[in-house]
Amino acid sequence: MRKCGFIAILGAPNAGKSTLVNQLVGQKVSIVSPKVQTTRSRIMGIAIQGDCQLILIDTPGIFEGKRKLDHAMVKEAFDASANSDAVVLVIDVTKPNLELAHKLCEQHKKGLILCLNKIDLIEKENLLKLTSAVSAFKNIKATFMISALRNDGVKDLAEHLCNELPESPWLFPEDQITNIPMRSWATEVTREQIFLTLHQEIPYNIFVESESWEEFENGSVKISQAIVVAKNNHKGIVLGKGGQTLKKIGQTARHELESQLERRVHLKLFVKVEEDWQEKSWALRAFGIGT
Ligand SMILES: Nc1nc2c(ncn2[C@@H]2O[C@H](COP(=O)(O)OP(=O)(O)OP(=O)(O)O)[C@@H](O)[C@H]2O)c(=O)[nH]1
Ligand SMILES: [Mg+2]
Repeated sequence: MRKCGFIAILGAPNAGKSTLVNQLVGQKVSIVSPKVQTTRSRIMGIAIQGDCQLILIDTPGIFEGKRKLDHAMVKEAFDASANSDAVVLVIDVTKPNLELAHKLCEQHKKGLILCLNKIDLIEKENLLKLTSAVSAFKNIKATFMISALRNDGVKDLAEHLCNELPESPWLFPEDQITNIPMRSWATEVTREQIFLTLHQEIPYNIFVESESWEEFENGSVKISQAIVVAKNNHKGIVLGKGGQTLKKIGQTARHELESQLERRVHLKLFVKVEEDWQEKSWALRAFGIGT
């Protein structure tokens, strides 16, 4: 009999949740960056492990923010855990947020699976100390020590997760790896490049909107996207001197789109100002978070 179910991946910002989901799926479905708050909405990564289809829900990191956007992001994470068959809590061993971990363990009475991540960056002795600190937490069903980046320990985790899921037909076709539509995925690719290229407050205050997607007979595709900034003076920073920054973002995003889509891509990016969109419900709805 086949098994299938939903697994929410929770944790503090930057813990490595999206890296873990991508490793479990075996392909990149969720964007990753060294900055916190990269993931903004729930993104499903669908993995197959033997007879089992694991529907992994990558979530935004849990943090205390002030903006409407911040609240909507954190709500995404809690909604995912409320509606799932299993919950994985990812902890960055180099910056463990034990207060948050403790709180989440208390809240999840049905139990959760702990993943101590980034073990490639820590001395064994310190890891043991951390393990003993978290072993006192309630409701932990199992603990794994992994390096999501190096794919170390991830297979054991996948096998364990199958035990947590109910018998059920698979909910998605075998070759489907995510639930997000192609156009939204393409805007995420651009957003990832913005996270990797721009600094300070800029990446946290932009969103990327799909404007059009045109397919041509020769197999190529023309994708047009708007980079929406929240302040007029952010526009110049995104453009850079003589438009160089935007050009660089566009080039790298195009390469990534071409390699994933396996076709020629024309990517047209432009910058639009939408004052304080982070506080506007319509904007949050536009990228699928908040109601
Ligand atoms: N050395 C090391 N780095 C890792 C590991 N896992 C993730 N990272 C890095 O940690 C950073 C954050 O990874 P993400 O996967 O974006 O983290 P996240 O938890 O999804 O972050 P948010 O979406 O912002 O909440 C990236 O630079 C990753 O390459 C790991 O096992 N070892
Ligand atoms: Mg993420």
